Amino acid sequence: MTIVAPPRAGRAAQVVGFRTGNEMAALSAKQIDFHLMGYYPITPSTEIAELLDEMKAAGEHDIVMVPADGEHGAAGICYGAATGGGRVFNATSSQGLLYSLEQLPVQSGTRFPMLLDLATRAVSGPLDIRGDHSDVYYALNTGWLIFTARDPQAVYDMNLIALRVAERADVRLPAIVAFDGFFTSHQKRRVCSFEDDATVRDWLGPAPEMVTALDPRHPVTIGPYMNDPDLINNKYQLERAMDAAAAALPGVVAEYEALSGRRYDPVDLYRMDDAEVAVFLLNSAAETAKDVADRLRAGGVRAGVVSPNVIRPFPADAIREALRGVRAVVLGERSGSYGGHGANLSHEVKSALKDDPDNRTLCLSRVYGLGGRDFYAEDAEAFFRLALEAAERGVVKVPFDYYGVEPGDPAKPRPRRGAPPLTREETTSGLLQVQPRPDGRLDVEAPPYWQLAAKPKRVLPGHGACPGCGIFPAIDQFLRGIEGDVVVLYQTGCAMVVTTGYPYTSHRINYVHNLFQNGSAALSGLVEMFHERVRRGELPAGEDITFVMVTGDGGMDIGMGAAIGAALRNHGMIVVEYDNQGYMNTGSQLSYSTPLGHMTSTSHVGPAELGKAFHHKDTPQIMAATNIPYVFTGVEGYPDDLVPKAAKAQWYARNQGTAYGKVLISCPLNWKTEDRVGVDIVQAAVDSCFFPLYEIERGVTRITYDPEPIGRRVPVSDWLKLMGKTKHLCKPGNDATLASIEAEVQRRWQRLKAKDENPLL
Ligand SMILES: Cc1ncc(C[n+]2csc(CCOP(=O)(O)OP(=O)(O)O)c2C)c(N)n1
Ligand code: SF4
Ligand SMILES: [Mg+2]
Repeated sequence: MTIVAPPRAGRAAQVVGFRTGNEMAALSAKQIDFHLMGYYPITPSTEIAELLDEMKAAGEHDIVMVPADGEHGAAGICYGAATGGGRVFNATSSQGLLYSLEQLPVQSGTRFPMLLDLATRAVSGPLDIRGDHSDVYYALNTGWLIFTARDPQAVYDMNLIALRVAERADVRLPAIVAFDGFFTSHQKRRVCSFEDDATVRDWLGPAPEMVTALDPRHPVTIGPYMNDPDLINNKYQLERAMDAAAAALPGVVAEYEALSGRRYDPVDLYRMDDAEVAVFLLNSAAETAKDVADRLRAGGVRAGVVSPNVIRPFPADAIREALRGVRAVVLGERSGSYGGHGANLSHEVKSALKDDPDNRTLCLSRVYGLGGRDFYAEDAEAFFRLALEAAERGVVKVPFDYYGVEPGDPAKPRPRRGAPPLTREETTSGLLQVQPRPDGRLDVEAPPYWQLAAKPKRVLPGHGACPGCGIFPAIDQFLRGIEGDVVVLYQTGCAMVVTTGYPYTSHRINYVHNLFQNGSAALSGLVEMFHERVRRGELPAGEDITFVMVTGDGGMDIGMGAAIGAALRNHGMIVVEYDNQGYMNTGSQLSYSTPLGHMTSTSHVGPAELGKAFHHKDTPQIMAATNIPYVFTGVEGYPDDLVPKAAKAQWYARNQGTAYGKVLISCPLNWKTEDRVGVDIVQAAVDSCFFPLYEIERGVTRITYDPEPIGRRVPVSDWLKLMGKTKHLCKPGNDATLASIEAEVQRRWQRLKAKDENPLL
């Protein structure tokens, strides 16, 4: 429930609510009324786009929401949109920021403002989805303004302040607002927001008039090739823009205080007036330290907390001033700068102090809380005690260290293997025979599936997939069609996350994880290393390994470039995509394989939106266009079709190059279905010809299951009515979308049949 807070003199009316940082980010974006948001889902910032999409479906705003193919794409979409002159928004975290990193200096270097909300999170690897500041540290040198937000209220306020500063004529820089992943992005707090969206829009004014690529009467060249001596001047001007932002900030903050009653000085100082010891912390941890400072003061210790609200431009003057009389400060940072004897902001604080010849503050730099490790009051107290000890001794014993690490005990026995390694004999049934035919294609002799049941599983039970999940039945069936030793590489997704929580693994064979978008590249490197080491005699000559990459459908969006690259190079490996029609691991956002009209958390159904707005990607046809020797489709629940395809894929990977397959599997959680009906739904997808079963062997297409001659073809609606995420499509009023899905399914099916009939197609 929200209540309206009575406005005080000069202040705008506000409503009080109870919201998370992500909710406040979405609310501020809606009130700002950005022209466009380019985005790509990643935990914990995903919710921002989800909430905005939900609001859009409800008709609450008109922001153009563009789901990108990855964060590099999202940042590119945003940059391009910004050169068009409107207001632009993006939200990301962690790998997402790193994947877009290259685009960020392009935007600051050409001086197009926009806003990027960053729900901070640890950077891989190993993968950790919880909050630290290691992502935002990578942005320190991008030329973007970087504001910080310690709680959900600050997320809202800083979005408005940051944009106002960013758009000033003397600044014109893009801005990041960084708040703590989960601690702030997901925890609800009491918050105020302006009652009327117009308050926000009036305060910001219209988007500034800038150079635009959309005025043909005034043509401009944006981003020319710029060499010595001009580039250094470009960067010098950027530096001056940072100075202008620093100079403007107090005025903007004062205006915002007059409007809202909330004040954000460049540095948030807590009980620093007479402090003799202090801690320097970013964002939510500083709030914990404030309570501890109060407690210590009650015991006679003059403790205070320094926490910047902006780190680019770095508020060196204010920090120098704040620490002038402080005897010792602990500089706590939720990021490392490995080998740097302290993370970046420690060095910036030290350098700010060095510029004051009279400053005698002792500095201790401590890295803490990586990977979302909590920072409790005891930890803040430990920091104050470190500062006190240094102040008393007058010397810093350990200038830089990690805080809260456990050294481990080398004497402790290694964890036992849950299952012994597989022998080659165990994994070679001898029941699968593959023979090349004179036309170059393959004949496979495969036993009925039950005869392969004796072959041991390569993924062991005990993983954490949801009940009814189709991933592992499908992977297990597929791997049973492969004889001998297998090395797997998984891209990030459900299959990876639920099988490998350190220190456990469900994989009984060699397993490598690589980034969500780069598995194909990594596996092609491993394949080549294998062959080279065999050639050099470093591995036994008879060694024969089949290399399999496992990816979700989302991984084939963001990783499409890497997959096409591997296919064009034609490395001897198999890429298996399990298609559950969405980014399920991150909470069911749309992927490009999500069909038209399907409801996901970024394609809502409401008065102004009817699920996903464009048709599903035909990934097998895209991969076939790379001319790799073998492409196939398959489904969970039809092993007698899938196993021979696996055997063929293995033969091609061993002998001719890349094989790719897309396997439809059920996801009861996000398809909103009962656990037990997955196979029926997948069967309906096949029988409606939405997901035809076929293979393309050396360029020749063959349909491996045709429902028509056996009288099993069903309308697409028979499939759609089975899932909670698609039921709306079968309701009256949505006929046009249903007709469009049917027409597209039929068009693709007819083309496939034509290809099946003509080997030249
Ligand atoms: C560069 C980057 N962007 C985003 C993410 C977040 N992310 C991890 S897995 C995932 C979705 C995976 O979807 P899919 O490949 O279809 O596998 P599923 O979860 O459906 O099994 C996303 C968006 C990431 N890890 N790295
Ligand atoms: S969310 Fe879906 S794909 Fe992921 S483990 Fe659960 S059922 Fe499987
Ligand atoms: Mg998926």
